[in-house]
Amino acid sequence: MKLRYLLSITTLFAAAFSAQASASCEVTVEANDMMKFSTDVISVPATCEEVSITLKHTGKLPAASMGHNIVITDTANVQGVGTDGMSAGLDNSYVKPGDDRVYAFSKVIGGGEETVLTFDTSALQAGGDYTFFCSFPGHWAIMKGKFEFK
Ligand SMILES: [Cu+2]
Repeated sequence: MKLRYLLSITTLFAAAFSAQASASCEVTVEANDMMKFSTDVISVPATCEEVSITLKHTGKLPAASMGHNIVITDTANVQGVGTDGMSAGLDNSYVKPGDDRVYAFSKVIGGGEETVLTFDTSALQAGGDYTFFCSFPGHWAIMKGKFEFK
């Protein structure tokens, strides 16, 4: 009788633990009217098959003048993807259509809005050198940080 009770408690703890483990594949990042992200590093375990990044724009300015998004590329490709993205326009989230240097990107949002970027991590390598940045024209030089997958 007592043993059965103990077993069910253990099962309960195991379930709670695995729920917590999957929660770490979900991250929230804020961006504001000052062209800043709330963090310099987004870190998710390499065990995540899927990652969800919620981007919240806490400012007031519209997407046309202070839009933000999240784009993930190899660190070496930030400048190239950012430069090509400028001419792609807001309708394409300032990402060149079909750009295969881009692992994932969200739409561009304005103040008071939020968006969720969910993507499959199968193209990423554990420990790879990745960067997340905002591809809105002129923002990518400042609005960027390390995307850790390890
Ligand atoms: Cu931005």
